[in-house]
Amino acid sequence: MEEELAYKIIVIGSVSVGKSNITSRFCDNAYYPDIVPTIGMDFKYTTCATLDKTPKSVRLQVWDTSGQDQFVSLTTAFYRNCQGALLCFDLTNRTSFEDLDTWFELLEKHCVVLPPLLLVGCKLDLVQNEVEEDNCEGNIIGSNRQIARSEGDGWARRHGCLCYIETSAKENLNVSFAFQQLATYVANSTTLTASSQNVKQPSHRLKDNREKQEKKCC
Ligand SMILES: Nc1nc2c(ncn2[C@@H]2O[C@H](COP(=O)(O)OP(=O)(O)OP(=O)(O)O)[C@@H](O)[C@H]2O)c(=O)[nH]1
Ligand SMILES: [Mg+2]
Repeated sequence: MEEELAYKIIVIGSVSVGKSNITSRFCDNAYYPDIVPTIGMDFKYTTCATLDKTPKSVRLQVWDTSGQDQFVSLTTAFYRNCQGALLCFDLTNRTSFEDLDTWFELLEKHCVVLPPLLLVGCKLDLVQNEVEEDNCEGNIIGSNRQIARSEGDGWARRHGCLCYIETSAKENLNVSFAFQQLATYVANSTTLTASSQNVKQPSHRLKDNREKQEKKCC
């Protein structure tokens, strides 16, 4: 059977941060509060419009991975030829933010070319309507929020991410925007050829191009 031509996007991050729900919100416009943990990985195809002045329609194959340690050797095998990655953490869970360095190292280790990365703070609805005060040391007072927006921005800049975006799959906030930001960058820097296995990666290593990426951060 012929493989469908699509840009391959992986969604990674620690257990329960909300990877499956942002994927199902984006691909099926569905939210599953009682979703079971992902076993290994799952993928979905979808089509979205880029955010260019003249939008293009692009086909994406979104790989939703498990955050469980026991599946890491399985899931990292699929990092290799991805064209973009959403790196997710839970805005109410400090440990999931601290884990980002480990996920980033896994990407560096398993990708021949580090893919364009977008940092996603999930479960925005749980922190959105609360009084928040960032005391400039990264401590949040009076909120479920455990990671200040400025910390997310800082991590994204230091690691050459295209963008840091806070989302809620539950309330459908910014989810499509996050995928579209990544898809737009990928579609404008990567060529799909006859076989998706032959997808040309962007010719630069993102790691060597941090300065440029930092300026693009939204
Ligand atoms: N309030 C709120 N809860 C969410 C949101 N996204 C996910 N959750 C909840 O968080 C839990 C985990 O969500 P999943 O989407 O399964 O998380 P995951 O990252 O795919 O987890 P693993 O597959 O185990 O790695 C579920 O109980 C969801 O209902 C969100 O946007 N808002
Ligand atoms: Mg999952």
